[in-house]
Amino acid sequence: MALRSFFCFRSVGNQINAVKVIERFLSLSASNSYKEGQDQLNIQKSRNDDAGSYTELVRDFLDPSEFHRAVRKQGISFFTGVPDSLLKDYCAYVTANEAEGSHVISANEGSAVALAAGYHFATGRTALVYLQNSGLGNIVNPMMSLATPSVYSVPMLLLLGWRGEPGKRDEPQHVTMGQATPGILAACGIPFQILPDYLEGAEQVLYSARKHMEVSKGPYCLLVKRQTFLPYKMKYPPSIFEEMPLNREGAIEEIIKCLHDRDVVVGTTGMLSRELFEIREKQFNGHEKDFLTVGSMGHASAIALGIALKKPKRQVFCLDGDGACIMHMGNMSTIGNCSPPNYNHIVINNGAHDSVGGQPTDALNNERFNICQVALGLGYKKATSVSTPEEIRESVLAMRSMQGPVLLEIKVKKGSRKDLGRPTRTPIQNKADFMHFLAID
Ligand SMILES: Cc1ncc(C[n+]2csc(CCOP(=O)(O)OP(=O)(O)O)c2C)c(N)n1
Ligand SMILES: [Mg+2]
Repeated sequence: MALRSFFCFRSVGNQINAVKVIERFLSLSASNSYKEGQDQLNIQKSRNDDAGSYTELVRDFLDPSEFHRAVRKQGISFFTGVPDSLLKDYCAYVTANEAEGSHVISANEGSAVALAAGYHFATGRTALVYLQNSGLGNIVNPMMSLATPSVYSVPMLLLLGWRGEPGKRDEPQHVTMGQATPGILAACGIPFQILPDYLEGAEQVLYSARKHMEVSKGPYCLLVKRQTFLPYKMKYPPSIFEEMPLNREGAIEEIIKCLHDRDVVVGTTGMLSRELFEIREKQFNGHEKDFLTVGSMGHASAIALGIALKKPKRQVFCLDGDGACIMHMGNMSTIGNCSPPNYNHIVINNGAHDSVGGQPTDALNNERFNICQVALGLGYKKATSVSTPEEIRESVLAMRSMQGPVLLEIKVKKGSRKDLGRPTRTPIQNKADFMHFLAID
């Protein structure tokens, strides 16, 4: 499991701090009943003890609360972004501790940059924008044509989760972006440093980032390597989603039961596609029917549109998430306008970015959020919201014979299996199988 790799040695550090931090982590772990994690932390603690004066063998972690205090000390008091798994503990800390008016989880990373710019125009102050490096593509436009010093010159501190960091094992969709990340930042003229995993170092880079932004009046980026932060577990307030009978995997299982052999599925980014893969495996179904959008968050609905338009005799099902759907909601307007009768858009709504730590989306935060009304307003022929297994089966069966585009929202609770695996077919194999399957007429 992920925690296993968490406790390897790192070469930077101050032993006394590291021990203090591990002790805090231990009490935190106990309260969160991470039993296995606790054992591993004990091992790490004794390794830190054994390291004695060899401080280069001590493993450090950055406490989200201490880091946040250090950020605020540099005069930053507005936070926006899209959650990332490497930043999940810091994002959870900000979500739990910042007031509504000072923290906005945005639809996509580009919007977060624009929001930070608006905040700067209104207050003269600098915001922090957090994002995964997958979101770099979404920020290039507002960075280069809005925030950059040669246009409107807007200082903002980017906190960038570095997936696919060279030398670390990661998923295929992160490898190229991981290698390209420093180069993209450099090409965009965004100065950056790696965020140290110990407080004194973090304070130093925050100080130099502020000084840099004062002079350049432009963005500055802190690159966050994996396992920099200590865990911070946020207790989310009760919501209607928790009362739903199924979780995402349960809902996918119900959907799959109702599909025909020639039906085409496009799965969204995150755990949904991993669960879909495992359900097919369990049912000896083969994987050729499913396109797994492992990266490109928010684009599954447009991929499905391209297929639906060119394969009018096939029923196409996009299995979307609420976070992904919100991220590029403009696709729904295009789908409504193109109006393919064979387009079936299923949004599995858990009110959260469940795959990267469960931070809320607007589907949770906004009581009036209504994806069905959006769909109808954009030209979908029908839109329904359901939650029980029977309703799901009934609705999916009905969708197949309806004139599309049709939207089905399935409200589910958060959560996934601990032993959820990753697709064992590579993206290239997935594409080849899928294209053969689409070629059947
Ligand atoms: C552009 C981009 N930003 C952020 C991410 C990180 N990320 C992966 S899955 C995910 C959450 C998706 O939420 P949702 O669509 O609601 O699906 P859920 O995980 O809740 O099933 C995020 C933020 C990403 N892969 N790409
Ligand atoms: Mg979700």
